Amino acid sequence: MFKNVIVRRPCRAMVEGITSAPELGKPDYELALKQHDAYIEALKKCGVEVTVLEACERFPDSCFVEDPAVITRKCAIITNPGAMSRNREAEMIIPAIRKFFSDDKIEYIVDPGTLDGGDVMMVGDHFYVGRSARTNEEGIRQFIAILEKYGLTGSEVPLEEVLHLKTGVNYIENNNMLVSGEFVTKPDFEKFNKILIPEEEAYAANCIWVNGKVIVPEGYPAVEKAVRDAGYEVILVDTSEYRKLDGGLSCLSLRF
Ligand code: CIR
Repeated sequence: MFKNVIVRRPCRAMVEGITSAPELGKPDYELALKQHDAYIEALKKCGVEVTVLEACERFPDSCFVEDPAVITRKCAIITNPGAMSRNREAEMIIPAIRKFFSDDKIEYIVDPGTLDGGDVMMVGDHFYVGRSARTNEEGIRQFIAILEKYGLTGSEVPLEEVLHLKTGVNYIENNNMLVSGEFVTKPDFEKFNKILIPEEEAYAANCIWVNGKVIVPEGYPAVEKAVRDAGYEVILVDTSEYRKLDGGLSCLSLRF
């Protein structure tokens, strides 16, 4: 169960955020704010306390708070984000993390290691870590060493196609995993009940489980149905403006 969620309001500069899909156009800031409001409301319906951090204009992608930190049941890990324009988001998230963790429970990924939280998928006390353009081998080595210090475990998953691990695979508890593209056949995930995401709805592989409910992006009927058929209550949230920046539901919060 999660008790807390941290989000950060999107800033006006978000229109300059990193994207691999410029053909989708620039985000509409006012609409992005409305979608963020709806996201917060959806989280509250799941019974969590939501901490809302102020927008930060210095970092266009700073609403994607999942990347600068990973929070586990035992400790918080401040990452070292792999994209130059996002790297210093890590130091900005520290004050928020300090509200929940004492300094001896806050760990750090340091140079030359890099790691983005979007590459980390928690399954109980095990953490799958994607090796991506953002997360390197040394970052993963440091991350797993930290986990082991706290009695947790981690393993590396090499990525070929997607930005982050959780772009294409997400655990929704009860052994159920949403998988798309390259993750359908990866041996790492063999033991899970895999819910296959059709190619045309691949974006919606990024859903989040929050206390028994699953938040699903609006506009992906096959994924919505598959999640309902798996027995979950679904809450839909439109994330169209974040999709334009390669961002999804998980990227927009830290859940712990
Ligand atoms: C980026 O490229 O870093 C942002 N535009 C999107 C980050 C998405 N975050 C995530 O998947 N955890």
